[in-house]
Amino acid sequence: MNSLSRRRFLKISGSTVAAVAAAGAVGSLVKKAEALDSNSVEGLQKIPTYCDICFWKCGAIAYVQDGKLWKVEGNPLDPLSEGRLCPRGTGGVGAHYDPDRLKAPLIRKTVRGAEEWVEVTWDEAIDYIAQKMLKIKADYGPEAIAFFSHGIGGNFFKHTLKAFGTPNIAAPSFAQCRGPRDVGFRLTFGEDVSSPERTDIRNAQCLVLIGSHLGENMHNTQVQEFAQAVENGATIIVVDPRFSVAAGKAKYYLPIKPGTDLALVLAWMNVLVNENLYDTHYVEQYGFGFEQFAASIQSYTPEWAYPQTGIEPELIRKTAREMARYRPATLVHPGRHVTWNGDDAQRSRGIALLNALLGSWGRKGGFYTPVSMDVPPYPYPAYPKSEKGKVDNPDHKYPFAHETITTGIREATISGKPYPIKGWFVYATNLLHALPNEDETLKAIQNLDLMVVVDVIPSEIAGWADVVLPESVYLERHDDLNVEWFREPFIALRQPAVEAPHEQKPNWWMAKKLAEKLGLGNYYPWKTIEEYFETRLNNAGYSYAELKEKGIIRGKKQPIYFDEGVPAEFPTPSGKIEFYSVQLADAGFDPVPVYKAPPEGPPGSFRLLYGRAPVHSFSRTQSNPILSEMMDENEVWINFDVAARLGLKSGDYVKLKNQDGVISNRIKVKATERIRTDCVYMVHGFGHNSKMLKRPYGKGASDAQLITKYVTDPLMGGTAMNVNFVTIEMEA
Ligand SMILES: Nc1nc2c(c(=O)[nH]1)N[C@H]1C(S)=C(S)[C@@H](COP(=O)(O)OP(=O)(O)OC[C@H]3O[C@@H](n4cnc5c(=O)[nH]c(N)nc54)[C@H](O)[C@@H]3O)O[C@H]1N2
Ligand SMILES: Nc1nc2c(c(=O)[nH]1)N[C@H]1C(S)=C(S)[C@@H](COP(=O)(O)OP(=O)(O)OC[C@H]3O[C@@H](n4cnc5c(=O)[nH]c(N)nc54)[C@H](O)[C@@H]3O)O[C@H]1N2
Ligand code: SF4
Ligand SMILES: [Mo]
Repeated sequence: MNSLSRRRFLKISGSTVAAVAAAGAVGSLVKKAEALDSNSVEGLQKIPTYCDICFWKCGAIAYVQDGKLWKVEGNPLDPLSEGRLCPRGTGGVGAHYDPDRLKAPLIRKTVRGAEEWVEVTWDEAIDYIAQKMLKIKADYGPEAIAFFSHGIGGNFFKHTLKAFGTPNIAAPSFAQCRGPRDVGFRLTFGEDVSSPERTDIRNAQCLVLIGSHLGENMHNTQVQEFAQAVENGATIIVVDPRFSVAAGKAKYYLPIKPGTDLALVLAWMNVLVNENLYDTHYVEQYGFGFEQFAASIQSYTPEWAYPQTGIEPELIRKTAREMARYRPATLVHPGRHVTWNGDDAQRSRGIALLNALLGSWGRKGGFYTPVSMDVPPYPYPAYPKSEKGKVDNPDHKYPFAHETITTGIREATISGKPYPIKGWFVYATNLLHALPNEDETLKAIQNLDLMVVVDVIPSEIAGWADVVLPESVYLERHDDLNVEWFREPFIALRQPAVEAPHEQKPNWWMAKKLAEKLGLGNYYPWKTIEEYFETRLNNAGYSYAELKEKGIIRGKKQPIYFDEGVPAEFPTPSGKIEFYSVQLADAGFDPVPVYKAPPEGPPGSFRLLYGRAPVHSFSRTQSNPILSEMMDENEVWINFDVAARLGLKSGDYVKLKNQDGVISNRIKVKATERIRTDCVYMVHGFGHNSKMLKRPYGKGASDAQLITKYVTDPLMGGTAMNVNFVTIEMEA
């Protein structure tokens, strides 16, 4: 990394990255690595792979000496990371050395959830699972097994389960994360924002972040591009009830009342339309239903929005004009984790429409058109067709859900309707932290005849399994090829740098073995995963040897903007950008978003907000010895005046009690002016209560435990979780 770009990156990720360096110096593993001049050490192996501490899949290089893993750095050939990992990626070494890791396959000894196990061989474990699956298939049909996963590691299990005959395959990244956004944008432009997001942050001259807390949300490419935009002098507008890291870079910071963002978005659009500041040419050329849209938003003036949002009318006007000044290089970031209040798909549609008025879709500094290499899938036999169809969304109750709804499967598991679900196969998703309302998840689990969890550590969800399968971590295994859709095309390979320390196995090995035991061996015609790679790459005209050596094969740059010749196609029913949506009207929804104020909490309570810390991923890194050294508990942000009124100061411990009487673990107070008085904030993923997670057990509090209430998005079944309220309980 050259020093200038490094400095830029550090500026944004701020004190946390400094903390990484400091903790690196403390952590003996990293210290050893830093002592090495990697170019001069004999026998030092550099193995390219890609990171899995989150799902961004940054290209990485693992350094290994005498079979021991020393450090992981960015792979300079990788266009996603450009040779720089985020702090979590750097700390990924700790996943390999984590003393809390699962070591051998386990079968439950007593009742579910008691965390009492018998160690078994792989053959016994997989045999047990296959027998139970075949019994469930015989009694209820193959659809009665549901598969939950998150990330690319789930690909081979998905293949086995599809071959088995179930269509019930879901990830929390839809209904608990980005689903409403993708639906809102699809309804408007006909296409998703996808992941990695097609946001051209790097070239934006005005960047609007509505809750997207880049710098804490460490999605690497976006954070680096954000740093570049700041460096280039882009105007940054941040809307957040909390003064986030990103807000520290903003020209305009709008401390909005939580849950009222759609009011602000509508008022911004009102100004753009009424002051004739929008991109008239773009709207005329590509828009459908603009007149009806413009008429529908007439009452949403900045004066109207003020009492809703707490943002002064003048500031709303000023920021709208600033956005117009830089269009089309004004990017209103679509967000990612947008399951907030229940109107999320419509709020996201509002954000899509705002971008449409600014002419940013398809334009430089707005949203580019992603490209990818052409690598066909492996030529497997066709999957059996399910007669029953999916279980999660009966009668298309949520008409715009285009992916499977995790919580819909959970509901069916509880009710047995539209048909019973009797087995859960859970890969790399800690459902007890990821789905709202823990009790419903546990209730569903009670109805199962089989519950399998594949994990690397004894997560909360693993504690409820009948069979736990220990996976090797990403630095010890191959995974599927990453053929990414991005601003330039590339293929990336994950390959092992070191061996798994115990009995752990890679997912592809387990998925293949299971298929064989289920009598589905014909779905795995390849013997080793390397044979699978060879076949796919050869069929596409690329060399596996080259990919192994470099970790990345890049394709030719291609046009990514309308102005460069990308055809302006909008696969909506009208073939245009839908300012007015006939689809929505026909389904009984508002064709243009309509604002409804969010319900208030009980008097004296605070809305519970939550988000990310730069050094942790969800609930999956708290046992990592390097990352937990940097942050081993979360804090609750409480407005300074509120804290003073309650007699609290930073460093005190409290408990949080939600509207349903659920009380959290003790959590440290952070009394700060950086948050509004009507909400509190905590980092997600802490407060582990799995006894086998020795390091993080009982440290910090879990937001998931307090999220007993959720509101389901009527368009697509997403579960809004920013609808819980807490009071602050003093420690006795
Ligand atoms: N309360 C609350 N709920 C949320 C969120 C929130 O902020 N608060 N965020 C939402 C969002 S945005 C998302 S995307 C989802 C994320 O939801 P999840 O993806 O379920 O996130 P985690 O809770 O980290 O669960 C990941 C699990 O995978 C395991 N794991 C890690 N590495 C490996 C591996 O290599 N192999 C295997 N087999 N397992 C592995 C971890 O130990 C952990 O148990 O949660 C959503 N739910
Ligand atoms: N370090 C790290 N980075 C990550 C992850 C991780 O686990 N760790 N997870 C990744 C994933 S899968 C996702 S989805 C993203 C999630 O990250 P983002 O999509 O960026 O953010 P959210 O989780 O939606 O929202 C959190 C922010 O929204 C603010 N907020 C809360 N309520 C409101 C509101 O009503 N209005 C407004 N305007 N703001 C509000 C909070 O104060 C906080 O700053 O992060 C990604 N990046
Ligand atoms: S963003 Fe960070 S944790 Fe995620 S893949 Fe990239 S380096 Fe790894
Ligand atoms: Mo997410």
